[in-house]
Amino acid sequence: MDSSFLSVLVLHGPNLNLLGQREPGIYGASTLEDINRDLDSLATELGIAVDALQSNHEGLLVDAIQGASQKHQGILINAAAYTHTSVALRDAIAAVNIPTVEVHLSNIYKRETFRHHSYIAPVVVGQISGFGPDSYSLGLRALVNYLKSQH
Ligand code: CA2
Repeated sequence: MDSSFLSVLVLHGPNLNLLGQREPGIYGASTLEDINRDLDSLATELGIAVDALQSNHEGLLVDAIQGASQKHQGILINAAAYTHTSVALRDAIAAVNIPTVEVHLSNIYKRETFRHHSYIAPVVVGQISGFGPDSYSLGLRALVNYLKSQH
C-alpha cells in the first residue's frame, strides 16, 4: 500500500490527560500534548496521517476502536489502567482486525504484579514498554513498518 494512504489512530487511556502534571517520577515531564505533537511530526516524516484521542471512559475507547476501520489502517494504543482490566478493549481490538501496537511509558514488568498482565497483549502485533514518550514513537515506527510490509 502507498504509505501516503496510511492513517493511524492513536488512543490514550484513562488519566493520561494528567501527564506532566502529576507523578513525573514515574511518567516523566512530557504532557500528552507534547507526545501528540511529537507523533504529528513523526507522522509527517513517515508520510502518514495520525489522529489522537484520549478518554477516561472505557466505552468511548471501545467505540473509537470499532469506528477505526472506516478510516484507519492501524491503531497505536496506551490503554493505561484498562490494559490490566479490560476484556471489552481486548474484544474490540480482536473484532476489528486492525493491526494494533500496544505501548506503555513505564516498564509494566518492573512495577506492581497487577501491572504484569495485559489483556490486550494477545491480540496486538507487539508491545513496547518502558521508554517514556519514546515508546510511542518507537511503536508508531514499528506499526508503520508492519503495515507497509503487509501490502
Ligand atoms: O506506563 C504506562 O504507560 C501505563 O499504561 C500508564 C497507566 C498505568 O495504569 C499502566 O499500568 C502503565 C497509568 C496512566 C496514568 O497516568 C498518570 C499520569 C500522571 C499522573 C497520574 C497518572
